[in-house]
Amino acid sequence: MYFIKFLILIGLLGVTYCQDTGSVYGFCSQVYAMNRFCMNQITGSQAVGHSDDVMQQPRVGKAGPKGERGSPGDPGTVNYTAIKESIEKKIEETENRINVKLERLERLLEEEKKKSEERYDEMKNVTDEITKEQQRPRISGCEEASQDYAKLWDGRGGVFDIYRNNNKYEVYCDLTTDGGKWTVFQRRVDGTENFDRVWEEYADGFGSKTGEFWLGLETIQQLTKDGSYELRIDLSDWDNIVAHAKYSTFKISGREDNYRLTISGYSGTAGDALRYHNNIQFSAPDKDLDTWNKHCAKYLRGGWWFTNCNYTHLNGEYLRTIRSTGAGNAGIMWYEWKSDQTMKKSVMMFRKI
Ligand SMILES: [Ca+2]
Repeated sequence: MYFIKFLILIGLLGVTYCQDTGSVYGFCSQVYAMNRFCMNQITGSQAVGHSDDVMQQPRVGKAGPKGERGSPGDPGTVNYTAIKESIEKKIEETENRINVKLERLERLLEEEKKKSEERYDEMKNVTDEITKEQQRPRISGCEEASQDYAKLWDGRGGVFDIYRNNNKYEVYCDLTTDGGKWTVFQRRVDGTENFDRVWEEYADGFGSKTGEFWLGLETIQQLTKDGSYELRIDLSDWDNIVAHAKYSTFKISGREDNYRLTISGYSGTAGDALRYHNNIQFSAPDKDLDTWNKHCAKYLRGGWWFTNCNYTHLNGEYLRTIRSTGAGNAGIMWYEWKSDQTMKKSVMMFRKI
């Protein structure tokens, strides 16, 4: 640095000389150049300082004072009508969307309400049925039945649950015919039920208690094995002429004896066709227990107490017409009353005596 100051002193003397002489060339140009060099060295050192660290870091000066606030601009022209229309349009679109969602929500609520009401009705029906079942007196047979106890009632009788030996049986009780109290175990009225069935189905029963049905040999046996029972058979031909047969004794044996029929004491208007089937086991299209050397039930399409083969067969095929028939022929027949016709209706029932 002292060297620089020395050069500056020399330079100043040179500059004084050159200014006095007015020369800028030659020696003076060298003096002026040396003088600029020395001034640059001095001003450069003062500007960047002496520390290498400081030289490597930018130095930020303090922010200057705030300027004066500018004057407000021109407010221009605002289209309030367009803004209003735009806002109203957005409100309308929003309302429409909300309305659509509300309508959908109302529909869902209505559907849920309907389902809830249906479920409530179903549960109430079940509850009512259970309550009625609990309140309904337990009866042991149709001789104790009355309309108040019926599960279903059709004006002449109805469907009842009866209880015997800790078992429940659903039966149809005829409470009108011949003093009532009858347990119906067979009904043919319109041919809707198929009676061409196997032996086990005749043992178990089939059909609807309010329509055509066969109660079942096992149930018949269970309900008649204790005490004395009578049998009544009602028939109707295709001119709606009716006839009946009654037997003062009716019983069937157990399964081990193939539900053998026992009847006696005929009375009535149809004739005693069933006497030919007394003391006979029950046959079906798949089980031949008849006295013929062939298979009656297979040919005559229904289960019955066949002998060789029959004078009556009330489980025969429903032919839907007056068709000539005869003993041993197909159809619902009672030879002692209509030897050449099938029946339109038949009902078989027993009653405790
Ligand atoms: Ca046979």
